[in-house]
Amino acid sequence: MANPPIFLFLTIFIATLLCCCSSFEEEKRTTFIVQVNHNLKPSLFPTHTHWYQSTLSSLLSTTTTNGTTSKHALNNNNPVLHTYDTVFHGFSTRLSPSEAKKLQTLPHVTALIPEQVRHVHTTRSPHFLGLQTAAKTGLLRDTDFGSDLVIGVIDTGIWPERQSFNDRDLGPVPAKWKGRCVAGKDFPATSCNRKLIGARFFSAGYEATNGKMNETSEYRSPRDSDGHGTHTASIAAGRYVSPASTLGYAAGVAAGMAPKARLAVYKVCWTGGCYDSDILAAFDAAVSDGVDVASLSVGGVVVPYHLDVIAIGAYGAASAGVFVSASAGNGGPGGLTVTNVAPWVTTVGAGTIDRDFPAHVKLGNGRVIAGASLYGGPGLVPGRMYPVVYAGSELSGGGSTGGGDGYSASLCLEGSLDPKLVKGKIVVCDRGISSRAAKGDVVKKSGGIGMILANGIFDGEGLVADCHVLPATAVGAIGGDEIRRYIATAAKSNHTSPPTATIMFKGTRLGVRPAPVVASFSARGPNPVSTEILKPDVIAPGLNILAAWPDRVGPSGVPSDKRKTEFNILSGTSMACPHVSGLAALLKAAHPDWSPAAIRSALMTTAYVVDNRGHAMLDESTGNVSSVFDYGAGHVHPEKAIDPGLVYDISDSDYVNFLCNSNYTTDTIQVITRKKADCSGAKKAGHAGNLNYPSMSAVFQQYGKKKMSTHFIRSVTNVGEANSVYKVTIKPPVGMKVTVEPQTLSFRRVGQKLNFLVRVQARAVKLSPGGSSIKSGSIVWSDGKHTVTSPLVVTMQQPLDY
Ligand SMILES: *[C@@H]1O[C@H](CO)[C@@H](O)[C@H](O)[C@H]1NC(C)=O
Ligand SMILES: *[C@@H]1O[C@H](CO)[C@@H](O)[C@H](O)[C@H]1NC(C)=O
Ligand SMILES: *[C@@H]1O[C@H](CO)[C@@H](O)[C@H](O)[C@H]1NC(C)=O
Ligand SMILES: *[C@@H]1O[C@H](CO)[C@@H](O)[C@H](O)[C@H]1NC(C)=O
Ligand SMILES: CC(=O)N[C@H]1CO[C@H](CO)[C@@H](O)[C@@H]1O
Repeated sequence: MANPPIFLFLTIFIATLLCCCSSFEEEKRTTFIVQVNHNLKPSLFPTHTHWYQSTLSSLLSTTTTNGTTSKHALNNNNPVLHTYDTVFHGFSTRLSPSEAKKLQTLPHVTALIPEQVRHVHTTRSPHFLGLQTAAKTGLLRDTDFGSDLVIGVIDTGIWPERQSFNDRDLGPVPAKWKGRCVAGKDFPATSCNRKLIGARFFSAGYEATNGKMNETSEYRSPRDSDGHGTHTASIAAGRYVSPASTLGYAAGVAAGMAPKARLAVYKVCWTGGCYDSDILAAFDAAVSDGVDVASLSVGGVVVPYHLDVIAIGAYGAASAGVFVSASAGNGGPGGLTVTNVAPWVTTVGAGTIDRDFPAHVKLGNGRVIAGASLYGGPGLVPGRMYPVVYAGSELSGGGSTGGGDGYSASLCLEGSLDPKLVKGKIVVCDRGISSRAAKGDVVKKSGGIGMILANGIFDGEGLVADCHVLPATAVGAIGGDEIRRYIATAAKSNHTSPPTATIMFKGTRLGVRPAPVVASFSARGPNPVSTEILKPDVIAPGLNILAAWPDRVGPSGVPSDKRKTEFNILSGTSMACPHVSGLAALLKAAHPDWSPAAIRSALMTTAYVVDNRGHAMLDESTGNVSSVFDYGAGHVHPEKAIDPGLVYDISDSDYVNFLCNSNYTTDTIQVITRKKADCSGAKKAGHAGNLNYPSMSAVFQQYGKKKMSTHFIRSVTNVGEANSVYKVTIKPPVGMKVTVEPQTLSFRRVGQKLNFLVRVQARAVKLSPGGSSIKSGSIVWSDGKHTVTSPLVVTMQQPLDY
């Protein structure tokens, strides 16, 4: 069937015969990543790129029957954006739906993946992320650990002049390194050194969708015009810098997790986001350049693995021995929000550290409400109370520059506040999802003297401290309600004593208890793609993290903010992920023979789930005890991860069996693994839960059954000492029976593998249709010296239709 709109477009195009691209055509085409059986390349093409371009040209001539002009048009408009040949075989290009259909019928084309746009995982505004000082781990001491390891950071680029990236006392670039320092706008090749050993940028996918980038507002080079990539790179591998602080906050020594590891940056995130075709090109380059670890603080919508370019790129990397850590996302505290969930990726959520930045609100009625802020300018006059107004009730509409509706006023969006009502006052704004620091900018421009950013019910009690441009602080939902109520009643009941408030900035507080606490925004399980795989895997510091920052961007991230800071404090799972990337580099330096799965296993089985009071770790959003769906195996514990005793290793064929047992077809598996899969053995081996993962997750559907049971087969490798005997301790989920066979594992030698079987039996529980009950426990192996802990989570579900 002909597709009328496309035909119409082609007609217009041919009629006008303009050489520049028609905007009609641009609207029709979207970017696809095309997988090709690269062995079928006819020898007459000198390179795969020639072959791919020719494939596209011939596609055009069969798509239209109307002459050479359209062929010309296609060559102009369907360029090959990127050619992939390391973690993936194929190319990316822009196609209309009918062109895509045509392309799919070609014998050498094995898959077409529609492009997704991703975004960085900071909790936006000022983006957050961080790096912390040496206190957290002895591994941070400037040993030679990590000095021959290369961490690839796929992000917004880098500001190479930062002290965090100096190469003092570093040895020569590792001999295995094959990467390059690609020069570009304000980024000469001399920007690289023995610390920053590689830098590339990928923008073809971004520009194919958005048109040519604005080179005034962003750099066509690896230089970072955003700050996020500079921040994440220095968290993973920043050098020791002292003194370091942001506007005087968090003063001390700044250092990344692996201060001597080398950095290679792959810039894929631009003003308009991070495009899949560019991300895959970055994975391709990073693996062929020779990185040891790939760090990706970026995510998008969760889709099956064969349609997920991050999952595909990460698989190619992992099977080449590259450890891939990715941020879990900031969609918390709701369930099913975790992203980057493929079992070959280490998925990292965010926790707090024992440092905060209190800035409390004092109300006219004497009440004090806890808040947090990184405001660094002149404060409010001590002891003085200021009039306070809530932006949501009285301030909308009206005024000269006002005219906003009540909703955008409550959020203090641009143009929504009436300066007449705001002038000289502290303004209470609802947090919402828009940039927090930008609200402060709006209040300031409207003449406000301060801001209280109040959480709503969806934000819970999680506080993020920001480098505001005026005296401002953030308060939780409960405190926020109290302030809004106080203003409403005081304003109504008594005109002679209007509502007043002030903000008391307390600087940096250390030794905060409890910590860690799961950050409110940290994305949570269960895993939306594979219920058998518990995600996130671990949490790491991700709230109010200090790390390097470009000169180009003020610490608030607001365009009008002209302050320059060597460091900035950001929050997000974006900041948690590079902590794990740096730790993985240290572990690989200590154990060069460990696979990515073994490194992850070491991080997971040694993670902890108690805070610095010795109590169960809490959830910042509720103040209640957190669960395995919030933190996975727990908070990383680097000192223990270096010597885990046992590891749960995973090979490529284990992943293939997992995909087979997850009902992926041999065709969809091939998109991920680039090989024909044989699923005949896998089906016999049982179910997807048998992937040799360091955590165990079972889901029981209660179709009227009284009792349900399942099992997990696991294999552990001895990486401790010869002749060690491990005994199991079972902590069954409440109300369930769990057995482990055998209960003792006796290893004679290092490297030896032994299997065990875990059986889980559960009784049906009372649930309403669609309801579920989640219980967790653990399986712990110990030889007296090492403790190897695996979380075990069981979900009972009452089907909707039962
Ligand atoms: C490019 O960016 C600059 C700085 O942000 C801006 O002033 C200018 O209008 C932009 N140009 C275009 C064509 O958008
Ligand atoms: C209003 O405030 C004045 C002074 O604080 C106080 O004397 C008076 O009782 C208040 N009136 C009401 C209705 O609260
Ligand atoms: C927190 O725990 C309390 C007490 O167990 C419970 O009543 C409340 O519902 C919990 N809050 C949330 C948001 O889960
Ligand atoms: C795969 O399909 C089988 C048969 O339909 C089903 O029993 C099983 O639960 C599926 N497994 C997964 C992981 O979806
Ligand atoms: C097959 C086809 O669509 N051919 C068209 C090419 O253009 C001429 C003139 O516009 C049409 O008459 C043909 O039908």
